[in-house]
Amino acid sequence: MDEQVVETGEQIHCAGCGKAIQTEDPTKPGYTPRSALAREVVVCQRCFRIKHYNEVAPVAMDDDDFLRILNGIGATDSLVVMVVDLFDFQGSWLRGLPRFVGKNPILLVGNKVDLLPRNINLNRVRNWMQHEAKDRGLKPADVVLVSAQKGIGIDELLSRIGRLREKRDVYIVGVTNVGKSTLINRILHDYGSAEMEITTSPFPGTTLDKIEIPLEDGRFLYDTPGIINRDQIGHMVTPQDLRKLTPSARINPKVYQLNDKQTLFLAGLARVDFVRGEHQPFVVYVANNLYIHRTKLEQADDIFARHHGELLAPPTGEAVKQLPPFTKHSLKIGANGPTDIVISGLGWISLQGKYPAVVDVHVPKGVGIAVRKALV
Ligand SMILES: Nc1nc2c(ncn2[C@@H]2O[C@H](COP(=O)(O)OP(=O)(O)OP(=O)(O)O)[C@@H](O)[C@H]2O)c(=O)[nH]1
Ligand SMILES: [Mg+2]
Repeated sequence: MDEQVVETGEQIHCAGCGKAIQTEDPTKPGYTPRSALAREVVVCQRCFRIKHYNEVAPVAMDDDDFLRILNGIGATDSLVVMVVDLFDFQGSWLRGLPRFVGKNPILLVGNKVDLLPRNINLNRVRNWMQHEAKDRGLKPADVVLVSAQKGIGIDELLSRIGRLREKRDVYIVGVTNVGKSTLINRILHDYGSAEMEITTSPFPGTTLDKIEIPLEDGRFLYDTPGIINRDQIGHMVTPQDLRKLTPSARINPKVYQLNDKQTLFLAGLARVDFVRGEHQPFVVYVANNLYIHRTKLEQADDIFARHHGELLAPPTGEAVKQLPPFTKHSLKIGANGPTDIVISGLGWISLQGKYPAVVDVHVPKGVGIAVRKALV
């Protein structure tokens, strides 16, 4: 990676994204005009534009860059705070973390709790997260639910961090877009100097390098760039469409009483066929404004062929061509009580699990599908 060292000899890093500042190539990350170097807080042009013009500026983070940062953590004496997105727990799980953290304790944080439906039992969610973590080989010292955006659970988070870190550094890690930088800004805003603001955006790949924030005891809090989990549907659509499928407020579940041989289209991104089973409710948890289309299974092929990208949108227009072809996941749901069918990045559908059912889920190839005990 070509990083331009500016004339003082000391490398300056962008306060927004962590990238090494360079003044040579405006098309590369970290660029800032020479005149801006005199400012007390230096930010790159990309961060400036994201912040002031809401611009989309994706930069392909190399997985190697990311792994280099993670790898370094094992050799430090620190507390690792791993953040997941509660709206997409499966998709936002940072795989392979146990290999990197060494002996350091891990605090698991479920962010975006503000999106979960009102009737959800948060204690159950916490227990469920502990359990899921264990299944994935991670033993967090504790689990905390927060909303970085709305400022929920931050006091509790800070008291846990305080207790667990015992004068160690703190690393905030996680998949891209889970809200790591928003969380740090919230902490800085509520408890520290409000001067510093890390760049955040609705699009993945915002933070580009480690960002160091001094703590009172001479230790540091580090923001890190998120790695991309490629099975999240958000990486297969345009930034405009990503906005439409990302919930912006608490999810209001929508109930569809279905007979077998009926189909639900979740916009143009998923097709859910109720192939076999008793008449029953399908409760859909997706972004509130996402268009859901109900039809007969026998008509589903035709409707998809004629309306994909128009009525069934997003994806919109040309973006249809960019989407990987759909593949079918045939799911057998047992009579084992409430069950969720999860479509990574899009949401989930709850069945009561009173009777067995066969459900075919069609999604763009590569999108993660999972069946879990119902969250709500
Ligand atoms: N609803 C909701 N959205 C949130 C919350 N926290 C963050 N977000 C949104 O999630 C998106 C990503 O936030 P960032 O803080 O940039 O995420 P990040 O994990 O730092 O992402 P990278 O830097 O790409 O790794 C932004 O649109 C945030 O506004 C939250 O508590 N609730
Ligand atoms: Mg970030």
